[in-house]
Amino acid sequence: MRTPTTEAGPARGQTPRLDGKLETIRATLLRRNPGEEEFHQAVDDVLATVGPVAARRPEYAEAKLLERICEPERQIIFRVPWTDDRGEVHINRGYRVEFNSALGPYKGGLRFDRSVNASIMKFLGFEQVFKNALTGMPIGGAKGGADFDPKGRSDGEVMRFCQSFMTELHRHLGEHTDVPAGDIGVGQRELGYLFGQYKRITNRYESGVLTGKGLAWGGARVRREATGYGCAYFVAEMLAARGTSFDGRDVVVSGAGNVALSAIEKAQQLGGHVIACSDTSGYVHDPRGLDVELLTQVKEVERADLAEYARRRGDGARHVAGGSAWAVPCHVALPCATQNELSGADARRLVQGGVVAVAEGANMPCTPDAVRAFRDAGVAFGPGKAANAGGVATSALEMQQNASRDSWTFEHTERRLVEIMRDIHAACRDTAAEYGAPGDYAAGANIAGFVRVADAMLALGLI
Ligand code: NDP
Ligand code: 2IT
Repeated sequence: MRTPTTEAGPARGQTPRLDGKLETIRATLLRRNPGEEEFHQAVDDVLATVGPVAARRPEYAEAKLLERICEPERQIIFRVPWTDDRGEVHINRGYRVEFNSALGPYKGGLRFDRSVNASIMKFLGFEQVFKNALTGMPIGGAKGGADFDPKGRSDGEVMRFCQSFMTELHRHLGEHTDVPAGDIGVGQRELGYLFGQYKRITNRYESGVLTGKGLAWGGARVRREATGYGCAYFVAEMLAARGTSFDGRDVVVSGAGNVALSAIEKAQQLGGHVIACSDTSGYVHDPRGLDVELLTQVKEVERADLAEYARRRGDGARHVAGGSAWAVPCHVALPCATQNELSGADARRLVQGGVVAVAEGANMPCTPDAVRAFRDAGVAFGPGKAANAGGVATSALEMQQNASRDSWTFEHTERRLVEIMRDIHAACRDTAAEYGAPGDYAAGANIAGFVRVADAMLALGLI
């Protein structure tokens, strides 16, 4: 597959025309965070859209709210030593960026991937602040992880890594302080080892300290499916707003992990015809429609790659090694793999192929140039802060259940998720219209999220 790149161009879909004040904030941020391209990209996306708020709310500028929101409250970087099955010592770097706690305890996932660095942690933490605000739930924003790749590691190695990671991180966590969850490379296996070590060190069965837990040890129904389901529901809302639906539409999804698999399943349930997905080996094109059960077996249970899916599925399913799923024309595109995986060239090709809606299941998967291309073509574009917020929103529902020692049914929880996604869609749509950018969900998401956090920060004084 293609290695994601950062394209030139500061804001997603916006030209870099900032007024003097915003330009000063941006220049200072670039100077103080050198080389952190992903972080700059995420901040630029927000700065490019919040100008109209600054004009209406002068008290924000006086309290330097934008400057404060761009500076994490706390950044923790630590050594994670562990031994592999042969006894060889490895040293990784662990991170937790506690970005903002104005609305609630720090909340956000942990990513274990070779690419993890300070810039990626900060961009993800920054996005999380706005996303979590948009859910309307009492959660602040954070992100963490390590430059450790669980792929190809034995269960024992993954367990020793997780135990070493939590041995340091536990002192910074707590159900009222900081509540991690999963992300790339961190699924239920990793969360289990992390929770076990937290419980052992603290001598507390503190269920609310992590979300995405297994059902047998304090987890909540629907959390596993929530990000992908929520993304599909968000698309359904965008399509309905244009008087149409998933029905009979060709859908392409990138990735084949937690978010992608659930997005595929729900898009199919809503009437979509999902014909391709991808992983780090390339992509699979299956014109009959993807078989989610087989995909789940190959990717989640056997941890194999998509070539294995194509081999077993046979008849017409084709694996393209090293290729990008965006080569397959579709009406609905759901990037659910990683940041900057959908370029401007990909977007233009999708537009030519007739794409009508795009929703980011992943965090910032579309480059600025891609977002611009979708906007120019009038494609309905759901930014990650809104379209993938169903995951963290359902994490907040898991925290509610943990706090009340309750356990809700699948149906009840999914109904709550549907309501939340509907509310997020409406908030983005209405806020965009109110601030002079009708139809621009990205502007709506940034402004609605920013105003909620900014008002809470104002109320809490200069902290
Ligand atoms: P997983 O680790 O479960 O899955 C990631 C998938 O993406 C894997 O199939 C991986 O391939 C594939 N992948 C990674 N990089 C690329 C690439 N460049 N091109 C094609 N495929 C690629 O992670 P998640 O599904 O949890 O996360 C995916 C995205 O969704 C991330 O951006 C994450 O931040 C975001 N997200 C996750 C949430 C969650 O609740 N988990 C919530 C909100 C957003 P392979 O299988 O070969 O490794
Ligand atoms: O990016 C994300 O929103 C997540 N990885 C989920 C965070 C969470 O705390 O559920």
